[in-house]
Amino acid sequence: MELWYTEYQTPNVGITCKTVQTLHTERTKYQELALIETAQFGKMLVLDGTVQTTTKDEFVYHEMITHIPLFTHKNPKSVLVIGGGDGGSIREILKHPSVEKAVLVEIDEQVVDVCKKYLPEISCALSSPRAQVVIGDGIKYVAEHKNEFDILLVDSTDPVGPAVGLFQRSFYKAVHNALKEDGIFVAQTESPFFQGDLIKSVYKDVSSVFSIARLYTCAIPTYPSGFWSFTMGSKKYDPLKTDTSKIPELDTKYYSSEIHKASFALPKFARDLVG
Ligand code: AG3
Repeated sequence: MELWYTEYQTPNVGITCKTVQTLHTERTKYQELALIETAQFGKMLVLDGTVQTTTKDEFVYHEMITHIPLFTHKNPKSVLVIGGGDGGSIREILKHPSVEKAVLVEIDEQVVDVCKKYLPEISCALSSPRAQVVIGDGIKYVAEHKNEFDILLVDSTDPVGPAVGLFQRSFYKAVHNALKEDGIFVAQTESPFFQGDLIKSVYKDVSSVFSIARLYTCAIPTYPSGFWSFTMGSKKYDPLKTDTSKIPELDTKYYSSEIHKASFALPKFARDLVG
């Protein structure tokens, strides 16, 4: 018997994967959590029916949400990640020797525990002495910290349920306050094909709070439309002005010094979203 898993990415489109086995399912305090093994993409973390990460393509998302801002900043020492309980962003952040402390604030403790158990290749860095895992509400945590972080990343689920507040202007103002005077913020902001209105409104709000706002993209096969966006708000550094000749060779599979700039070159329909 064959078992297939489908995420309905829109009411009219789905991605369907043949499954090898179901490793774990549970209803947590916050969401439906599943860990399945797929034939094509390896192990897959699913929250409320939506694909969060897979062992075959996670490198794209985790490298792009981290290395673009960390190499745009001259000397990142303290980094805060909201969400991202799988630990993939922390693993990439800790590839930067300048980073002294990377704090992860995840609302759902079960996500961290299940990823530690079933996805060690992604969660491995969570036990590093430079990493600190806080189980709690990211919005509250950001509001309680001022002028403390060089980089702040929002590694969230889609803007529904517990993540809604992470896509609001009031939150971006709190993020601005939590960052140091040359701090950089990046949030995952969904598919330019399917979520144009969201990208438009996030970009407008981020531009109103930060002096520099930028949109960049990458290709992620298991996410809706396969084409994904990130929105950056920066107080001082412009990623387009990064001296890429100074970027050291890192152990990455997607990010490179060429990609650092090329990912900001937008197809015209996406460029139109951000004016
Ligand atoms: N967070 C972004 C996942 C969004 C995918 N959306 C969907 N499948 N409908 C990824 C978390 C990885 N650390």
